[in-house]
Amino acid sequence: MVNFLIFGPPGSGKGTQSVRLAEKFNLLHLSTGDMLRAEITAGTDLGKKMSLIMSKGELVPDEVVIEMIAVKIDSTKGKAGFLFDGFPRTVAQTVALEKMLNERGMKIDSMLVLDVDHDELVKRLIARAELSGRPDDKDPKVIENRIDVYREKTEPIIDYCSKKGLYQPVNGVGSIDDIFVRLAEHMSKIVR
Ligand code: B4P
Repeated sequence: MVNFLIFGPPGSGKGTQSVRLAEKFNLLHLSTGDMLRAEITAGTDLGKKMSLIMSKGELVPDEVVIEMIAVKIDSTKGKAGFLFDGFPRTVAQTVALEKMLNERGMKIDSMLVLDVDHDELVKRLIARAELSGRPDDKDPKVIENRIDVYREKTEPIIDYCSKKGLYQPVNGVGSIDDIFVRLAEHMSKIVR
């Protein structure tokens, strides 16, 4: 099994690239953002509770996403491993993920970090708001808050993973196809 984190600020292209990379490398794509939005769409109690937090651009509590991943972690049957998208988002989530993987004889093999400048992130998210209707994409103040939350709570994971030799920066500006090629090149060195 081989397990990747795809990492970067909101709008950096994690979700966009993950779908294609998961297909190419036969990985199970797990997006906590998609899972949370599915709860909201289904109108579950959890979705109702998380919807306000997400619409403000804040992170949902660690225990909620850790539990969501915990129920999926034994479902890699027929797959080469996991591609974690938008998870972990705090150091506490990272430690929980490592524990879950270690208990199953697995580990995080690489962390691919998409590097995109601030103005490009804002431009992409505003453009997506037109199509997605996502409340967290519509309001420029919420977009800025999401970027701030990333810098404060999520970015420290880079330092944590760098010390373990897992950090792999990737230029996230350019065409979707070009960025896919860059990411796939790094992943090919690990998936054999
Ligand atoms: P996510 O669903 O992870 O949303 P995101 O950060 O906006 O990234 P996403 O993957 O959707 O967008 P992408 O960069 O691909 O999280 C949403 C919310 O859920 C969080 O704010 C939080 O509240 C909650 N949440 C999720 N996981 C959590 C966790 N683990 N802990 C706590 N809370 C959690 O793409 C953005 C846009 O850019 C798209 O329109 C795309 O088409 C475009 N784009 C991509 N690549 C491009 C390129 N190369 N050029 C031009 N446009 C491009």
